[in-house]
Amino acid sequence: MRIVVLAGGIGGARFLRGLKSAAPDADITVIGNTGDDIHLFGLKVCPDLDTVMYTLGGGIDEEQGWGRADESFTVKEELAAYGVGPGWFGLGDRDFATHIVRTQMISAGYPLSAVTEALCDRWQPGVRLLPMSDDRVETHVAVTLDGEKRVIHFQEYWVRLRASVDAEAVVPVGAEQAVPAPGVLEALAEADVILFPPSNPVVSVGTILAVPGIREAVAAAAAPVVGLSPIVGGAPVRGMADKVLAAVGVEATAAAVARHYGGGLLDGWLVDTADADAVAEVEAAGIACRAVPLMMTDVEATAAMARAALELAEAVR
Ligand code: GDP
Ligand code: FO1
Ligand code: CA
Repeated sequence: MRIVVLAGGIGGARFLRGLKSAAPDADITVIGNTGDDIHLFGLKVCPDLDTVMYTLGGGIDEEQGWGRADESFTVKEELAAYGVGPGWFGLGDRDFATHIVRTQMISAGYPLSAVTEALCDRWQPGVRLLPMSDDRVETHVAVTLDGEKRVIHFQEYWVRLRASVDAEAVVPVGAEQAVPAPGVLEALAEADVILFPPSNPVVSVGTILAVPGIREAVAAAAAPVVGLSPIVGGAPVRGMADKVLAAVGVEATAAAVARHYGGGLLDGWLVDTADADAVAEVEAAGIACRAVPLMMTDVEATAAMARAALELAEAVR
């Protein structure tokens, strides 16, 4: 079975670990978000691609959900000693190697998709990891700081500010000019199932859908499209999804997110048992809906979620 997953970082990666366990024989293609990418110290950092690659490849710092296990920060300390910032983004020594290899290959003329394939040769994630585009897209957030209107990089909003101020707008800079990476549209057209994991609906799945052609390809796909809510009990399970949902005028509820994606895109939607009262509202939007446990507490719980999603896909096919 060919499964295509539109994934961000931590939520998407943890879901994929469960999906691999639930469907060990499936051929899984991941379309990864690159809107979180940031250029630091002359290097191109791809947080969501790396989180998927490290998580599925066994190199992730499990407790953090990002960055490498057994990490050290000597290079970061030396950069700080030179007064070279920013100091708020925690790049570890092992992680630096990934960004050096990536930046070196891009400078040599390789597209991001080829670079990602090369990095995955080492990590063997057990899925095909495609960036949403080989073109540069970077999410920026409009905020008001000390009474002054500013537009800052998503990573500064999330990591330095901890999303402590309202996001007034979220802009995937460059998305309009971006082209889907090689293989993305074909994977969507040939998929037997398309899944929206419990990733951030705005800055992860939303950014992928903002690349011209991808939303249309998902909507036109023969495959059923099933999503899992990242919002449980009226709040994100972790992170700042509520802040960026507010920026696009969407309530932080499981039903509102389903309606945000819309019936033109989603055929099915899983909500947590805590949100069973949302099922009727989602079904009224023309989206089949079931309430199942949606907390990714371990691989087995996540595999059960993945099985529920695949079952719903068959029910709506
Ligand atoms: P990021 O790029 O690292 O922020 O990761 P994603 O965008 O892929 O996923 C972030 C989303 O995952 C957040 O909005 C969380 O609410 C959601 N999330 C994290 N853990 C869980 C979980 O156990 N269950 C569900 N349903 N959502 C989760
Ligand atoms: N997230 C943090 O909260 N603090 C960090 O210092 C941090 C560093 C970092 C370095 C490399 C990388 O690939 C990811 C990193 N992240 C960090 C996570 C990053 O902000 C992700 O983009 C978030 O998970 C949201 O997508
Ligand atoms: Ca992300």
